[in-house]
Amino acid sequence: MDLGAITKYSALHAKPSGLILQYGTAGFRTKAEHLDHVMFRMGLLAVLRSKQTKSTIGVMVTASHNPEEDNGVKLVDPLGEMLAPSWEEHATCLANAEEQDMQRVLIDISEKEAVNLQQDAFVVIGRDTRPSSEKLSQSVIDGVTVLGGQFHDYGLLTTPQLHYMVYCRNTGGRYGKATIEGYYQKLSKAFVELTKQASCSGDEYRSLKVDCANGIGALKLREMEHYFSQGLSVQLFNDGSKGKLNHLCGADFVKSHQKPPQGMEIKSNERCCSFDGDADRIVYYYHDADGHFHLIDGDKIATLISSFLKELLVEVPVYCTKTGVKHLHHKAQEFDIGVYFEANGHGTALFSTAVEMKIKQSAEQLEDKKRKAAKMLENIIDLFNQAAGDAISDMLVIEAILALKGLTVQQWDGLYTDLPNRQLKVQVADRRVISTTNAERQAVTPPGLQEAINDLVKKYKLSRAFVRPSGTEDVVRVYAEADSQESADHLAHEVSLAVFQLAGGIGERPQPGF
Ligand code: 16G
Ligand code: MG
Repeated sequence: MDLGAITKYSALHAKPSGLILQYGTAGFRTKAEHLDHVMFRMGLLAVLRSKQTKSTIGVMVTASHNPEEDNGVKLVDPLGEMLAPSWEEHATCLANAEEQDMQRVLIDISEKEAVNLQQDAFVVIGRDTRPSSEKLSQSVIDGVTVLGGQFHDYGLLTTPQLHYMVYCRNTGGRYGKATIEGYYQKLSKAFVELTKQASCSGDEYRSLKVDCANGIGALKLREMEHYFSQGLSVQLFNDGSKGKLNHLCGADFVKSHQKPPQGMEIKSNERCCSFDGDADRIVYYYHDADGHFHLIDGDKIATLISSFLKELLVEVPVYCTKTGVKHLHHKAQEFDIGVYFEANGHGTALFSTAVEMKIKQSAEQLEDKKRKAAKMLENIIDLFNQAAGDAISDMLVIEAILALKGLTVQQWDGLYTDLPNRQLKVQVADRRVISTTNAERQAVTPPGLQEAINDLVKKYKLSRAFVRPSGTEDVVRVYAEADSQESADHLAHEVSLAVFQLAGGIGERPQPGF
């Protein structure tokens, strides 16, 4: 380690003294102007992680669905996964070290993790379309170079595309080619082959309106669309040509406001979807004949995909995990086939190598009908971005399944009916006073909170309610559901009051009404 050079360059990316940030659920996220030092240091950390794992590591500059003024950074581990938890702690320590302590923290991490500093390092970098992203990714590159790492800057990419690149590079090209062209070709080929098998080829199944949140998804989908246009035509809205990123549009807006994005005209029963700002989430929706809006969220996407796979396979059990796709991803890896989605539209399916091999072999040997199913599965496996939840890949999977099963968007929506629900947030002095267990469905602390929630829940029919500290904002999230919207709203409000009272609420007391 050339400590002299590190000190010199670090001074060019100086940390504002006293600023404390946390590597949260999906990396660091805050106002872009506070992130320069974090980017530089994450460049350093990526080099150490790459040396330790002897693999390519990814660094993505994005703040996903958050406002355009924000930015963020996260590291991608060798198999396209989120950074290992012990390294999240290192990331937090390194980002928060005052200038004079930075070197010591860097050396501490290297020693603790037994990093061989002589080992080569390779880092790949991607960024979203935020005005601040280009300069911030340059700061990452400064960090990588000062520690002697090699790098490839992919420039503008969706988050899942960067995960894909990392996965490809660390599996010797077996998963796919680590180029944007490789990504487009792999997914599109599988999609086109799958949809060829669909018997219903009416236009209804072949066109889709896509709200791109004024983000990177628009650029990439536009580049990609001619690769799959024989199977699907997409009409892009909020493509970044005028509107602001994630403002009144995008998957997070649609999911949390339960209404269509601005800038998209929807005729009744037209199939529409929204990506978020870095295109790793997708939700679907439509207007019925009476003009009512229907949201089809991640839960229904998971149902569609798993029921389709189930027809081709066996029983599908359901498990819950803590919030954050990294937790779902790890759970899914315990199975031969794992389908996971958060309600916010973030998810994918994973197939173990053993299952993938078996399917590929059997596709050759089986009799006609079964061979067709095996071929279908083979294409489905190729179509999923198994390294990460990916709006583009998920969209193509969904479109293929709808076409294959001849399902309309309403029929899909009708697979089950959601109970009315409400999500709220409460401001507290320190959200860490709330700790949870049982996949964040029960509060352990502060004392009395879970009992209070239990008592409130008893007052309503078909009801449940959960609270948990957010992993990305300084708030507590409250979720409630019940047999009617009115009851769900009341319950959510009452639980918010309990949180406010028992967990140190600050500011105005939660008010009823939304
Ligand atoms: C991040 C997570 C997402 C999770 C959300 C919860 C990634 C890539 N994204 O956006 O999975 O649902 O945080 O945020 O990990 P919250 O804790 O603030 O509700
Ligand atoms: Mg996102």
